[in-house]
Amino acid sequence: MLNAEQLANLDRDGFLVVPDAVPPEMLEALRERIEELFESEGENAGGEFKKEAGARRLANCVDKGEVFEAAIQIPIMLEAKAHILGPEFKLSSLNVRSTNPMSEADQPLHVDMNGVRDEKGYWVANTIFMLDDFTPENGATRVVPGSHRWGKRPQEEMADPFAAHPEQILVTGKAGTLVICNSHTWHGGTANRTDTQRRAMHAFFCRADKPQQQYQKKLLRPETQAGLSPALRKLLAIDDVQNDLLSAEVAVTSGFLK
Ligand SMILES: O=C(O)CCC(=O)C(=O)O
Repeated sequence: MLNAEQLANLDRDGFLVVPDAVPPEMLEALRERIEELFESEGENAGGEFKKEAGARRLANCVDKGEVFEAAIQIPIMLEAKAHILGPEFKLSSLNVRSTNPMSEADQPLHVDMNGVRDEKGYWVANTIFMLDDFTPENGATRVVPGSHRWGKRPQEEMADPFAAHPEQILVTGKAGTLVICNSHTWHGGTANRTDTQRRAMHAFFCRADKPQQQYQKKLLRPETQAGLSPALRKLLAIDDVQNDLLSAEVAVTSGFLK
């Protein structure tokens, strides 16, 4: 369980860093499976969603191994999602992003799904799994604390969202750390100036009344769907008719609309 201070920090800053939140055996299994997938998918990796210069990407991970099903059910992560989004929420997508060694550019500061809070409140919430240590040199995520409360997007306020923001900080930590984010908080990946990959997995959730970024019912193979527990069917909105209407028509988006 998250304590009152952690929840207050999440409310104030728009993100919460939880060290040692991923069990070591899950961390190892994620790394191993992810490298297998990069190898087997080759040039197609990330193709269900998007490719990005300077980074390796995978998408639709729930369909690609049981370890991913376990990862999206980490209890404190789900507790934090309910805190941000309210009780009715679902997985929007599960992606991997691995910043390449010596990648040159920062991502622009952005909010996920280009979203600002609406009359019902916040509706997007990501979780960054640190699969490697995040350091100031290797592409740690930059975040502007408190910006989720501004109700604005960086591109509306900044002349250049690629530039450093005066209030931004770098989120660093050890592999196995979770960064639980309110995704209306302005954030972005940074350049990796080392000679090794910086791997992260993004477990991205949204409120039940919003479309999924990746329509899970369409993407998951029938055999994967047949093996899902009732809890996972609910989390992935497999039997949710409203989600069918909301998500089926959503085009795969490019740019930083995650
Ligand atoms: O991987 C990261 O550090 C953040 C990535 C991100 O925000 C994105 O790809 O939209």
